[in-house]
Amino acid sequence: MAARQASITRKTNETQIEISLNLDCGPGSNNIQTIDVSTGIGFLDHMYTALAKHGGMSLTLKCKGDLWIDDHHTAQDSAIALGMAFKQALGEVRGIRRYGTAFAPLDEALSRAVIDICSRPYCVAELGIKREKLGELSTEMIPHIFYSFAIASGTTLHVDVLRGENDHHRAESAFKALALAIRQAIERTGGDDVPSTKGVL
Ligand SMILES: [Mn+2]
Repeated sequence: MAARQASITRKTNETQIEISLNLDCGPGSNNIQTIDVSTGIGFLDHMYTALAKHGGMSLTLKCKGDLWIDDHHTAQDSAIALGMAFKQALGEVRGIRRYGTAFAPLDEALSRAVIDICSRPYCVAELGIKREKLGELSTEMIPHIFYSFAIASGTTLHVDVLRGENDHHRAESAFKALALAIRQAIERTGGDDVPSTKGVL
């Protein structure tokens, strides 16, 4: 089977990003999972690491962004680049489940994520986070990260934090739920079917 991996570089005046992504590094895949994320924003590294780990992916993500301005460009552009890498690694949408739904708890917090790998990008993220920042990440960037990933990857995402008192837990459970939903959606069916009545995605 063809390896589902991609390496991309994305450079602007605001960020310089290099990503290597392999979608098939979960348990039982025979590939060693390696994760190395460095954006200069610790909490963002923590979230991308959780996404890769529970998504069964190997991910190297290096981002040098204009953090002397704020965290906006780094958070946004890293999510765009990750979405681009995901789309490229996946290739033609064929022989996969397409839809993924997952819940992930983290102590008192519980999140639900639903993904459709459909080439019709859309994102709804209701996270209900109250704090302004988590570490050096502005919490307003978290729904924007999901949005940016959805647009760049051509996926529809619905991410909801259903409950939770602790905002670190709320955010982390959301990323973990997305990871699990992605893992389900990209699972190979063993067939070669395009999972759409349209015949193309
Ligand atoms: Mn944590």
